[in-house]
Amino acid sequence: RRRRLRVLVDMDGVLADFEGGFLKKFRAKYPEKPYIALEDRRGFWVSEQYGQLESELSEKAIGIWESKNFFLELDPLPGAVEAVKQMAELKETDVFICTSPIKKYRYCPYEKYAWVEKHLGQEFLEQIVLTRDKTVVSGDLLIDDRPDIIGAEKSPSWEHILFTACHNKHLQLPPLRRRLHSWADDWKAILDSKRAL
Ligand code: DGP
Repeated sequence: RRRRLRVLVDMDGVLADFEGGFLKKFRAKYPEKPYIALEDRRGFWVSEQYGQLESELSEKAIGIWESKNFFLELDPLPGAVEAVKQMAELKETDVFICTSPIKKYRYCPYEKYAWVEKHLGQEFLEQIVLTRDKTVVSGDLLIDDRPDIIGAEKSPSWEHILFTACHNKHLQLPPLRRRLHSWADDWKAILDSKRAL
């Protein structure tokens, strides 16, 4: 093989528990309002589903993740920190954390760096890629919970592995698309399937 394996790992919904963190803060701030339990989540966009519940809830939802400390205080998903540290230690493997910050940039980009430093260590700050368009980033694999990843590059170099999340677990994928069901699933086998090429 000519080069090292390059794995792009998404942050929200893959390393950091965006959905759980959102629901906890939404319920704390709006205890009288209806909410969507995680098992009832459908669709990537939280604000859209909340807007369908009650139109004013769309803005209220957005206000939660635009607030200070929202991204910093997200808990890591089970096994995520251990898996990414192990992955980065593998021979011939480069791991990058590839994440799209929200456009309200007051807190989010800073807090994403702080989260990585806190949970993965200072050395991982070298591995962060902040982009709103993941198709222009090259890699062998992109592990991401968003089902539709599109952008300026019509044929991205990576294979998208859909990381299972509450909002995507019911989706039926086209035959050739693969999932990583959680960090307890066999991510090493997925990496090895690309090395073999
Ligand atoms: P990524 O996981 O890297 O594709 O980043 C997507 C970001 O968007 C992540 O921080 C979660 C956030 N997000 C989730 N639902 C919504 C929504 O309804 N509206 C907006 N603006 N952002 C959302």
